Amino acid sequence: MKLSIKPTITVLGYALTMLTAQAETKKPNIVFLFSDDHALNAISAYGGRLAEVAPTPNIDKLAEQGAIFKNSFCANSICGPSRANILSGKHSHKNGFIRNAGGGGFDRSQWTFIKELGKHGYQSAVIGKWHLKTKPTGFDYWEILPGQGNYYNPDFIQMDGKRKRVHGYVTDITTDKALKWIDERDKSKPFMLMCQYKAPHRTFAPAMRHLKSFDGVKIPEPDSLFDDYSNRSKTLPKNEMEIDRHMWWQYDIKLRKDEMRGAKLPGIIGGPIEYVRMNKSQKQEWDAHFRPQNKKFIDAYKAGKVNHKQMVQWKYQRYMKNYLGTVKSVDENVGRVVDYLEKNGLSDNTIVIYSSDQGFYLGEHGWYDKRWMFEESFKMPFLIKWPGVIKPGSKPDALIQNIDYAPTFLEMAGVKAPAEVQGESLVPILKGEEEKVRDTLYYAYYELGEHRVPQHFGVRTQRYKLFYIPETDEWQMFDLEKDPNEMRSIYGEKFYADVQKDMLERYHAIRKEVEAPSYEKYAPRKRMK
Ligand code: SGN
Ligand code: CA
Repeated sequence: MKLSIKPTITVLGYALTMLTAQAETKKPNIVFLFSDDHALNAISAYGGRLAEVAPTPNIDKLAEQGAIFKNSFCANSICGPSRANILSGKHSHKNGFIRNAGGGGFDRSQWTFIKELGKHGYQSAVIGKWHLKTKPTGFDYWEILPGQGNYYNPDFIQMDGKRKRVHGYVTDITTDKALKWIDERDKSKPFMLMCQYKAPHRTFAPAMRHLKSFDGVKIPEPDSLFDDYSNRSKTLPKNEMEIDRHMWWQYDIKLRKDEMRGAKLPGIIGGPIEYVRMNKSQKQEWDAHFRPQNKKFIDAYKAGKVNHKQMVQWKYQRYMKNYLGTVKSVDENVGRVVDYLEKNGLSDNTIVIYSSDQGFYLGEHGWYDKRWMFEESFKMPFLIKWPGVIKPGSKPDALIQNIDYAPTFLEMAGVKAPAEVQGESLVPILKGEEEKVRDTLYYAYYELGEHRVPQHFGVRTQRYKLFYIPETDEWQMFDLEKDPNEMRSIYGEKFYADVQKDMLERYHAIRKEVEAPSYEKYAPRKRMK
């Protein structure tokens, strides 16, 4: 009998230790899967025009098991600034990283949610695209792509500053490295992983296994592919991001210089930046896919059988097939991460988020690229699964923004964000306790250079959007319910006088609230003529 008591006590003791350990490790892990330039229209869960031809089953599954936010926005639609918004929980003018080009790097001495999580027992890593010029700070581990990074045989900057080239495709490699880090982490602590893909960023180079994914498929065109830019800002026709006039033939569209000889194609050629990185067998596979199709197009063009409209349509098809091809790799890799968590018993206590630094134009307004406060580039995907907390299949309407991520991650970890943080925690929405965190969003875009989109500053409510372009002293306003494609500014229209007054008041009030700088402070030196 005596013998049996001892083990019972031991078992009890063990159970107690396990309970304490569980209470301590109860803090959830957070896996932040983040891509670059992934538009909502290219995620099938959002139900856009590409949903049927280009499904994203793994990303969609996060929405089925958790929540999908359709009113999710960035604070500044460009890469580095969006990432800085996320890390700091603040608008660009507060964290100092206001534009990709022509500014310094991210100020590493400032507060970030990563540093705060570290103070509260979390271990963290960032792997993949970083693009903040200075080295990551506050992470236990990092391995990042230099600048924009490459799709093929990419280099990764190591923590000692050295570069290592890895053979293969960047989206797969980024995941390999992320899963390896999870595998080798300190298992006594909760973790925060930022797994950040280059795809589907320019120059839209799919993995070899996805080159043929859209052969024979006609990608639906947006209604505004041939937008004439009437009834809106006079700066629109000056933007350099049209598929027609500004997309580069070799760089983006994947024609080769030798193939184009004598064809007199209008526009820019650009270099083959991914092709030159490939080894012999990769080049062969790439050529075997593109060359026959290129030949067919160029022969027809030379023979005068392709009119201007058909040329733009052909470019659009080529652009979209490549862009969506890179999305396929992201979707597969999201699936790989989720599977890994399941197989390793981490699923129940790990929050998985999918997002991207901003949206992108997939031919809407005839464009590629981003920057504008128009919906396609202002919106960020935001899908999240949090087992046991978020009701599966949730579709919150709330207006959320990337400055909210920092306070949200902290609250998930049981930590309160400091008062200087400008974003709001979304946890009450995720728990179904609140429906919104704000009525008005503030947006600011400061760059002027590549693609020639002017600086502009604005507000958005559930229904309306108003923004100001200092360069041309123009106000623009849109009724998103009546005009979801934003084809006509209603600023100055009598019918909307009351709405306009209200939107202007919101604009001035929020600029005061966020302590926005004067337009002159970051005004571009070079003017848009
Ligand atoms: C690069 C791209 C641009 C793109 C910016 C910003 N040109 O400069 O097309 O708008 O990045 O993108 S490229 O020739 O380098 O591809 S961001 O995602 O980094 O903000
Ligand atoms: Ca980007």
